[in-house]
Amino acid sequence: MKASVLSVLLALCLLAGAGALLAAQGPARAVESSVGPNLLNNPSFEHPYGAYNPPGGHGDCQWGPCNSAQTAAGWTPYWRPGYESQTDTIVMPEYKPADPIFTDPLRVRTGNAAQVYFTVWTTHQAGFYQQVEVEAGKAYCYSVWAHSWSANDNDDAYSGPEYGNLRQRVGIDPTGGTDWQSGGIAWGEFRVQPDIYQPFVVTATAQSDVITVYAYSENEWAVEHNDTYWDDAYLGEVEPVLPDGELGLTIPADKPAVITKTVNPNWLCDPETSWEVALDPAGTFTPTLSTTSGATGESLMVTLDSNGLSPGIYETALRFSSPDTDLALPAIPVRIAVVALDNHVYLPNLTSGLLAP
Ligand SMILES: [Ca+2]
Repeated sequence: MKASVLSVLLALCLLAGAGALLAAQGPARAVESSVGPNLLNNPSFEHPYGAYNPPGGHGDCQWGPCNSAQTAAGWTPYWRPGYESQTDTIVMPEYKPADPIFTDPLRVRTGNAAQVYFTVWTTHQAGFYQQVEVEAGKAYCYSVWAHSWSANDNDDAYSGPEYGNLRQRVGIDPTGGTDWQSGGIAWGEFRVQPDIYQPFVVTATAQSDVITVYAYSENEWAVEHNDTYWDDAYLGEVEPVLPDGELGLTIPADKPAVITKTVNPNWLCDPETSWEVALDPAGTFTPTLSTTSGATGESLMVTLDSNGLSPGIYETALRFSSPDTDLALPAIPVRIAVVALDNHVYLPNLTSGLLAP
């Protein structure tokens, strides 16, 4: 009888532990992906480019249109004017199309143009935006490939040896506003990204039927070159990576099972980005993966098999990487809890609600 009681207690402890572990999978569920068409107008920043013509005029463009602010069709520039700033180094950047003739380093990622803006021997807080019709209440993922050239010399077109601490990021105003200083903008990670195109990403839930997507950069020191390059933007609806719940299985030891779950590994929210996956080498069991690589929008099937496993908790993780970027991608934990329920007849009401159907 003592053994039976102990067995029941062990079973309950394992169930509680498994429940806590599965409940702790919030971060995996919070990871999001995107699929579907690109909602942006002129996402590759192609020609035509035109001078910014601000309604009501602009203090930096006293003769009418801002002829030195040439932005790709569909995109609107913004910047902190020098006369508004607290420092005397902030100025209006010059905006223009990047030329594909420059390939060392690569300035145009795809097509015939990319958006570049820059300041010389000065600093800036600037970028551009686009308003997009969406569906209120839905989540959207926005990414732009970008890099900077920050240097204090003209020996080559690569950053350094002295840098201006030129940082870039992207953002979404979920209310569709056009004030780049609004506290309601969801900004992605700030990053110094010299010379090589890499994606900048952010996700937000639309609060109206229009949202605004932003690119932004600022430099700290007024070195000679402070250029930012932007190409291949993407805005799409977000769908959960794990639409049918967590990647886990809680199962009685005497009723082994095999289940298959679907994962859509699309964190970079860019249809051109591919992914690779490997299991955590320190894992304590080995689920079967349908593939080890794919493109955005392609799914991965993960099969969990509890046959032959003794009571206990088995853990591993799906570790993702992308050959297109060296950005760190999140890992998804995978778990099986095998529960010894020798005496479950004594506690049917307590255990039945805890076991997965
Ligand atoms: Ca382009």
